[in-house]
Amino acid sequence: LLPDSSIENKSYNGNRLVYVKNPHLDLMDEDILYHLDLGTKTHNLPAMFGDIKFVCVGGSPNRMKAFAQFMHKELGLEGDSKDMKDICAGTDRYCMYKVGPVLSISHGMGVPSISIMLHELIKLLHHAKCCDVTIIRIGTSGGLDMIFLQPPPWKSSNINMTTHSQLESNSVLNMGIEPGSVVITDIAVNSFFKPQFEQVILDNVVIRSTELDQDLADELLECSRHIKNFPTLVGHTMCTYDFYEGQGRLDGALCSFSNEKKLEYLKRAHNAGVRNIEMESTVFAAMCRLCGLKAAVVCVTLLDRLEGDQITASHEVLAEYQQRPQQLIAMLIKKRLGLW
Ligand code: R2B
Ligand code: URA
Repeated sequence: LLPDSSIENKSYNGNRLVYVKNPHLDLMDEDILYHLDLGTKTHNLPAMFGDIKFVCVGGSPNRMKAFAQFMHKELGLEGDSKDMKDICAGTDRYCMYKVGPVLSISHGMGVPSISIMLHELIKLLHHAKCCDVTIIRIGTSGGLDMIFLQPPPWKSSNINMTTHSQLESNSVLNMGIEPGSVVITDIAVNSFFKPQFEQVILDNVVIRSTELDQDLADELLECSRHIKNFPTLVGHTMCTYDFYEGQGRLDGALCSFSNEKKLEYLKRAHNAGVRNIEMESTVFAAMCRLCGLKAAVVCVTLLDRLEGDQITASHEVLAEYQQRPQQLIAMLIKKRLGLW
């Protein structure tokens, strides 16, 4: 295992540029960003993207289109957001929308998919000479609540009655997270609860740090204090390579462990500080950090993994949940732009 060398990020006139750490790029006459259907000879990237200050990425193309339309409204921009064009319409791999200084891009599911998108996005921001860029992943996740780690008294006894006052008086409950809660990631960790991402390069495993921008996480938490309609908390986010066996689910096509083993693992994850589980945060944190992008991860929890594996909430409820990280990010962007 090789540790990655640290990088000094270059700055120009005091501005923080988006940095690529690849000497081969300078020798190339043209750079084709194949999966984005953009290129340095076919497109004037500085003119198209030079003013970008916020990049928001998320798994689903429809959600990222909805986010772009939401930002259009929030920033009070002219024109009909319905007419918004997908900049990557020439490919069906990813979608991309630009709303003033905000870029909204989809990344698909899992580490390989987001990693391809990030290579090309980071080169795009570099070719466009963007500076002082903040990047945020808005996503979905499975939550780890602590309420049911030890059954509360009324659950383990024969009394099958839960009154509101019983819930209120349970101090553990107040520290727990319910589905629909939003988690701001302080540290992205792997399946072994380590804050690192392992990139296989040729036949070496290179370890990269998954540190995120602490000030940005604090700023997001501060913004969340002004949003009263859902709970937001800060915690570690575990990134896995699979939704089923990789996240300890019992309901995949394959499963070789018991419910007890699953709960024991999730409990250890919780004890290590993990509050939600998703599939992209470690590589996102590692790549953004190496390239001079201040990065944050904000995910809503769709279910409590200590309660079950299947996502049973209705489409309406899930749609509302998925707007929650968007509201938080919109508030941060508006605050930064002096609009709030
Ligand atoms: C969250 O949701 C997706 C799996 O359903 C995955 O992309 C993730 O990180
Ligand atoms: N996304 C995940 O990766 N896991 C979940 O449990 C829910 C959404």
